[in-house]
Amino acid sequence: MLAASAWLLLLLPLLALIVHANFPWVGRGPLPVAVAEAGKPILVLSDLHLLPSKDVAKLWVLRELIERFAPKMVVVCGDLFEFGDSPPSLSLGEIEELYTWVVRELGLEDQFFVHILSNFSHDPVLPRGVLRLSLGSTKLVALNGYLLCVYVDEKRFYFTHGDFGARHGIVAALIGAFGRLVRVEMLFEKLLKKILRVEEEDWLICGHTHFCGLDEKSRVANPGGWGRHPARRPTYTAMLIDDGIRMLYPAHSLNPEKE
Ligand SMILES: [Mn+2]
Repeated sequence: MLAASAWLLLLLPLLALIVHANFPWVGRGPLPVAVAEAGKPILVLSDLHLLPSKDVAKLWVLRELIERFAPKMVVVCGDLFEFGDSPPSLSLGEIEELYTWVVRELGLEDQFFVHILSNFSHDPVLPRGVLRLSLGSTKLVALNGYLLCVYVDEKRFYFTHGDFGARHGIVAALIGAFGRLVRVEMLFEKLLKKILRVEEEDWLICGHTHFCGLDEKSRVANPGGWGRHPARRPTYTAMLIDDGIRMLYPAHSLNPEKE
């Protein structure tokens, strides 16, 4: 029989492995930061899970939203595309073709469009770093492995997908659900803010859970999700950063149960 301490010694590495596999950034400190500036308003979206050649209704609502608020900058906090659990590595030509489709379908003009890539599923695999494209009058940046930092009226807003906190969206969503059960709103976002060592007075905005929410006190927010998932309904929500920060509900007619 192994003594209890021996069992503990055996279990600890296993536990560390599980934690590392599911929570890849725990204990690793801040991510590298990419700073962008484009003025306001900023439209924030996440988890659109778009499939080229499908999703006509979603694209119609998104196009209307962009037309109505005429944002200077559009940030998508990951899972812009739906390439499943083993997304492909794309050539530069294929990447350009894909983003040209995005620009056309969303009716982007003169906007600065930032796509924060999710790292483990859904978004295509792009080279690590910052990819810049000019597509017509739209400037586009795909960020891989960076926190996006944007200054608005001397406030700092950080954007990320959320998968550095918990690799799988469903785990992130379960952490959020557990939080609500014990009456802590936006638990996943609050934990992520700590994991990524974002200062208290700065904002952290992420997606990944597909739940939407905004906490002015803790300065965390999640624009919600537009993808269909067996365990999570789309919220069809967005967020606008202008003189303040607020949720937008552009598509409640697509999701009447949420009214
Ligand atoms: Mn997602």
